[in-house]
Amino acid sequence: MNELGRLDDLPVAYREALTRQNLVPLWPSLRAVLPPGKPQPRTRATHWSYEALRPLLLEAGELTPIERAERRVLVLANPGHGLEKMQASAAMYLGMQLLLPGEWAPSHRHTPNAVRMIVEGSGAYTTVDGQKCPMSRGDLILTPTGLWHEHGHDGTEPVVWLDVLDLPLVYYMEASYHLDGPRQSVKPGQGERGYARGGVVPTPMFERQGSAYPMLRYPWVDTRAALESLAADQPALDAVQVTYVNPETGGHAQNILGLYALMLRPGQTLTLPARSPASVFHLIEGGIDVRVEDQTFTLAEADTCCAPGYTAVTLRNRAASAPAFIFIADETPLHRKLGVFENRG
Ligand code: 1HN
Repeated sequence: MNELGRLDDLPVAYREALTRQNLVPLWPSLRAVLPPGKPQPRTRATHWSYEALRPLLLEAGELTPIERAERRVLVLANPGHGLEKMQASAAMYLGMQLLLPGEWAPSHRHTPNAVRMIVEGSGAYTTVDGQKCPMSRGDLILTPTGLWHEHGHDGTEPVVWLDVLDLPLVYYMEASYHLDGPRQSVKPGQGERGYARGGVVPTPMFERQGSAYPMLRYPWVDTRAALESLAADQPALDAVQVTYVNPETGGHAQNILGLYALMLRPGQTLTLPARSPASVFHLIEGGIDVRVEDQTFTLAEADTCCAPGYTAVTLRNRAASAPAFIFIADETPLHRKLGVFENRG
């Protein structure tokens, strides 16, 4: 491969003439935008300990009233991107949000898609598109693009959840904005009741008038039971994993990010192949090690980590007698839609 010419090989007067015309030579930057063989991700494998961040999040509850925050969130920022960019990866944003008893986070809607993975506490709820979704540990609640959503809390303990958004992507596209709205009235119907069992879905009489997002809340009791049942049914299966899907289409639950729950059997080690999308791991239950290239993170319950794309990730259940349960988000639907998805094994 030829050594390409550098910017400072060029006469200053020539460079200035280019700049005046809003012109840039490609060749000094060509290798940076098209590196050989594989991308050079900014995304760094990073671990956020829940035990370490929790006191700071609770302190935010004392320092900043909800009215002055709208959403009281500490962003899990990847240092590889620069903390101010508020990115976990190229397309993913992560934040830990705190809602205290009696607090109210008013209704709004926006272009980025969000999901919430409930981390701790009970008594809070989010109303999405008129559907009131109670929050408890491990539940996954969708807030797809354009749907009104607001959060309330009738309980007595702080409630914390992990927000996962495709905000960095939508912001990069210059398509990110929000609208404020009035408090929603709650409509009858709950997707997780109507779509309670995989394999059978409601028959429409006589045409589907349903929404693009028929199921908004995926209760952890159901997801956990599905994993245990899959593990029992297929004792030789390595990747005991389920995908959160739209029950009408069977496709991914949202357009940009893939959402999954994985069970590691007692003592199991599982290597996920090197694929192009970056991924995020949040430990719902158990204790695991996550190895990404030459780094190993030890995750305790409620810890979160991320890994860049094009790298294999090895997950190890540290417990010999209990399963571990992991929530995973990745950029697979986005990569597939763009035609850049790769599995390098
Ligand atoms: C948002 O709307 C929420 O509604 C949380 O809870 C985090 C981060 C960036 C942009 C919008 C929420 C967000 C957000």
